[in-house]
Amino acid sequence: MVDRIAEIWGTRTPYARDELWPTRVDQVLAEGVDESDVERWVQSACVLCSNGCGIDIAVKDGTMVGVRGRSLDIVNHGRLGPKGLFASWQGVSNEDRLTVPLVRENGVLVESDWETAMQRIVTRSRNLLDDKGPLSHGFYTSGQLFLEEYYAQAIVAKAGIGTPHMDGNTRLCTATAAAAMKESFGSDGQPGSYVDIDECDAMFLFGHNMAESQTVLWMRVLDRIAGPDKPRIVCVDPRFTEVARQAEVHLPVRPGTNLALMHGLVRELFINGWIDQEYIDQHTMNVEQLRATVEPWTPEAVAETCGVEADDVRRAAEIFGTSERVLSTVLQGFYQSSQATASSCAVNNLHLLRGLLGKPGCGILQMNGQPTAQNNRECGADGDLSGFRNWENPEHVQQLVDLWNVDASIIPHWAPPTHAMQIFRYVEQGSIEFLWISATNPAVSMPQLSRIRDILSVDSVFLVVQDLYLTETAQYADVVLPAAAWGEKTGTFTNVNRTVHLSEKAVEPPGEARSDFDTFLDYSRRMGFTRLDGTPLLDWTGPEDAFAAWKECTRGRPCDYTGITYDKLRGGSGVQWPCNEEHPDGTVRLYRDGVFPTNPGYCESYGHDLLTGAPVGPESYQAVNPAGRAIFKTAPYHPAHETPDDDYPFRYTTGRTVYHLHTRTKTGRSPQLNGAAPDAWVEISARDAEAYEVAEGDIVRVESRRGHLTAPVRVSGIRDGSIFAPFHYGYWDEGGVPGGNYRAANELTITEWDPVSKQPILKNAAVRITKIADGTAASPAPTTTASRPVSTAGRGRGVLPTVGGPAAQAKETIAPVAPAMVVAEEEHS
Ligand SMILES: Nc1nc2c(c(=O)[nH]1)N[C@H]1C(S)=C(S)[C@@H](COP(=O)(O)OP(=O)(O)OC[C@H]3O[C@@H](n4cnc5c(=O)[nH]c(N)nc54)[C@H](O)[C@@H]3O)O[C@H]1N2
Ligand SMILES: Nc1nc2c(c(=O)[nH]1)N[C@H]1C(S)=C(S)[C@@H](COP(=O)(O)OP(=O)(O)OC[C@H]3O[C@@H](n4cnc5c(=O)[nH]c(N)nc54)[C@H](O)[C@@H]3O)O[C@H]1N2
Ligand code: SF4
Ligand SMILES: [Mo]
Repeated sequence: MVDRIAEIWGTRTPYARDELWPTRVDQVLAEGVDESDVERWVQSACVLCSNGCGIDIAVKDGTMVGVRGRSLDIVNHGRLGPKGLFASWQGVSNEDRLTVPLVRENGVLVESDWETAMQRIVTRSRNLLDDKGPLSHGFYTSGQLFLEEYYAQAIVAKAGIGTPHMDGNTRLCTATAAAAMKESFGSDGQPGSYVDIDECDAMFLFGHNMAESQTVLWMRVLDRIAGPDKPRIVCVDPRFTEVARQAEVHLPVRPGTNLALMHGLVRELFINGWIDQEYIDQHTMNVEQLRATVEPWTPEAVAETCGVEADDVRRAAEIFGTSERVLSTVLQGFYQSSQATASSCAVNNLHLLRGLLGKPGCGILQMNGQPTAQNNRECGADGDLSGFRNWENPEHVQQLVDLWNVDASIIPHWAPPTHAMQIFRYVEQGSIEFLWISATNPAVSMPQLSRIRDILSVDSVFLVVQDLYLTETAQYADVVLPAAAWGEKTGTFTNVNRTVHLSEKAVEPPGEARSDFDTFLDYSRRMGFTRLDGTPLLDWTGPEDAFAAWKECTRGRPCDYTGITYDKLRGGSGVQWPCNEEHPDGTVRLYRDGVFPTNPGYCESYGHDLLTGAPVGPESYQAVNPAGRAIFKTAPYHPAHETPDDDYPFRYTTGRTVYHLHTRTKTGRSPQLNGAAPDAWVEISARDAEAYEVAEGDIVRVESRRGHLTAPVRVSGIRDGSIFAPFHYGYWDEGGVPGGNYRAANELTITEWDPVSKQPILKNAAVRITKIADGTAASPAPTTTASRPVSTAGRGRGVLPTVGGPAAQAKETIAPVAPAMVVAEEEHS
């Protein structure tokens, strides 16, 4: 038994390069329940992050009473992290779940029934559609629904209504991952795989705090580090994260300067000859443009712009340039920062220059964050065309017309799909009058919250919110629909490394809550959407029908699911797409042969200019025809638009702690997790704390040009001149109203986005701080993570270590890898 709040990554199981990662089954059961009480274990996967750990749900008396990791799953080999252990089941089994629809009467939300709620939705929707057409409708969805739900939603919006105004919170999350892969390789689709951790010699983590954001993946890294031939780690992050603690080289760049650093690293590869000229000649194009763009970026120039040591840039480049096998991971420190797509493409460029992809240990993981973000991108409920199709390619549009049997003119493809920030802008301007928000909480998670609150309160918009709880966002709704949660519905989803899992229904949803799938189908039926032959547009009877339809949509596309069935996903492990006749057991890594999906007739996008976002367009793309070669894409470095000045002297950045997921609707309801990080804080360096005469626990006001927050200080290992705030804390525990005591990180962030991916810049802005009061206790920041205090003394206020106590004990069972898995993994590698 291990306290898994204090021991986030649990017990080490060291292993060597090219060995299989040992099995360790992690399990938690509710207090007073022991294994013999469990009536059923139901197969699922965790939906609390993109890692996608295989999980079994323990059921007793019709309720979820615990979980254990699935030992046979290729993703986690039995392990679970703190969120999986404590929030997956406790985060949904709560008395305050929504159990009936709510409708607004005389300004207040009152309990209602499905008939009334759906009637209101359909009446408004139908009237608007008839009077103003499809552009009056917008959909803002999630990275946390199931594949079948996205596909249903995509068809309803694209072929029922015909609106281009549809996006996911995936726009805030992994739009840049998709964009970077489209630009470099021609299509979304993760080149690498988690087994690359077992096989690599060096790992680069670019703006990725894996230790806190994918804890189980980090366990795999820690186990390699504890083994005989540990990989060399390079960390690019302005904070002294747990990743940085394990790194041989830590590059604590100034927030917003990633691209300058990347140019420096790429330049070092060129000038030291650490490139594979044969690979470049055969499999890539545009190398000369890349060489010219990075030319000015000597290590000294990088040092000046990024605030790092020139020699550290050289050392990092040498590790990349000379290690036999390198794995890179990229996440929000790049995706949500300035020049996001250009910086993320630079990671692809490093690998292409050395030909380090498609081979064991040589992966690129352009990470996802949310558990099902991948499926939204595949299905196209984020605006993309279903099946990684190219909206600028008439043949691809025609394929969907044939699949769905609808009129070609209804599928919106005359202009780029509308991105989330623009959808909210249209609501603000009044042209979108019907907005349906599902499984996301923009009143906390979008930038510049005062503006978002104004938009959600605009009179002209009819707002539908579909959630498990009455969130900050739901407070603004005209109709609130209660959704069935994970464990209460069946469906599939796909993680970062393309592993598809089935999640079976374990228990009944509370009250009248319904799956999002059933709700979308009900809406489609009530709206009377039909195919050309007059049959209903969606005539599926359940998720498995949707999955069958989806398989047809993916046939021959990069994300080919045709070899997967629900039955194939039962019993053993998840399966990595593409899975088809050619690859009946799935595919470990893409691009083994150096052939990329850049053919003009096949690619998902013709690409963009990375500096301005201007589209390349079909003519220019066809003229240079990459024909299966990868493309070196780059742009000159440009400073962030808002950088520190005399009024706002600090760089502001935001992110996560290990113990909470996003706006805490689930993790905030787990006593173990909530206890570990109960309230907001801000991080400041020791030097800046001294200059501003603030110490651990003192209350400060942090202010940007757009808003402020008030929180206690943690003096942490963040670089000088930067302030960090966790973005988890909204205001629902204050009754759903933003009071005088603002604490959400997004009060301060800026309304701006990357020109290519349109991902909002949530990780750099300029702020100032003012001390408000002496603290009376230490800040509530955890001590086990990047928010670790630099000193536990803090003017006599002792900082207590973060522990979970008896309620946080989990059982760990360590075992050799099961023989079935040994065979499976050897066959693939
Ligand atoms: N515990 C936990 N795990 C999660 C989630 C969660 O909410 N909680 N959410 C999931 C989701 S949806 C996502 S998207 C992922 C996100 O996972 P991560 O991207 O790993 O998490 P973040 O904390 O947002 O950002 C990572 C790091 O970026 C650094 N950073 C900030 N600005 C810059 C910059 O300009 N340059 C560089 N190089 N680094 C910078 C921050 O210091 C931070 O440590 O996590 C997933 N997993
Ligand atoms: N400043 C700053 N802002 C950020 C970020 C950052 O790093 N810094 N990160 C961004 C990123 S990467 C992300 S992913 C977003 C996340 O932002 P959000 O998506 O707003 O965060 P969540 O709290 O996960 O919201 C998901 C909602 O869906 C509900 N839900 C869960 N399961 C279901 C279901 O099955 N059906 C339905 N209908 N509802 C369900 C939950 O109760 C919850 O209210 O935040 C973004 N915002
Ligand atoms: S690493 Fe992610 S998927 Fe795995 S248990 Fe933790 S939250 Fe769940
Ligand atoms: Mo995310």
